[in-house]
Amino acid sequence: MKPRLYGYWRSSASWRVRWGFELKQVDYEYAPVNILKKENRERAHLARNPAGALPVLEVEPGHYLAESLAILEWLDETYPKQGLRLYSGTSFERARIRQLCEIINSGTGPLQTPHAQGQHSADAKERQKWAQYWIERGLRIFDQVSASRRGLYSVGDKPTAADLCLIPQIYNAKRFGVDVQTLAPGLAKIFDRALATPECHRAAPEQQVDAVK
Ligand SMILES: N[C@@H](CCC(=O)N[C@@H](CS)C(=O)NCC(=O)O)C(=O)O
Repeated sequence: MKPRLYGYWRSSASWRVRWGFELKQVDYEYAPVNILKKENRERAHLARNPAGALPVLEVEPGHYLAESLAILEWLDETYPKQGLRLYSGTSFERARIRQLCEIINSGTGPLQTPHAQGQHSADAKERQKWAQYWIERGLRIFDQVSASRRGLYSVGDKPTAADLCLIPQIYNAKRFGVDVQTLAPGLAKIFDRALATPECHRAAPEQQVDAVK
């Protein structure tokens, strides 16, 4: 079977993996799970991932892998000669890519989720301020850390896993009203450059079959 990706159009972690499949030129089947309808909390999905989160990859029938970065590493290691290397360069550069991924995946993403916002406050304005604070902080750190090895993309001149984390996070930042252009113009440029490529565009939320327009 083709790998089956359970995802949601607006899930930034799902976008990372969709773009990863595009860059690796690996065919996959997309199986939408509706977060708004809480389908990710239903028994069928909890059996795939007890955390109830998306994305989840069904690698083989009944064999599930969650956590987008684990999935990306699986993809890159399973198809080392196909498409683009998602973790490329010297061992230092590969470690730098992982560092940048974590700045988004563990240092930013979890703090701006509806869950974290809800724990912080019941007031919509307060929740927005909270999300903006963590997103701005994360992007500022990403900007500073990536500055020394940045080329056309975050590390060098080709997209890597670091960009797979960055671009969906910037998309989220814009939804939360963060002025990324002023905050980190270098990252805003990478965002525009990436979205102009067919691979990133095909993986983007609005292009998915489950997108609500
Ligand atoms: N670190 C995880 C994050 C997964 C995650 O938080 N996914 C969100 C969508 S981007 C989700 O499923 N949220 C719904 C929920 O947790 O109820 C990954 O990289 O896969």
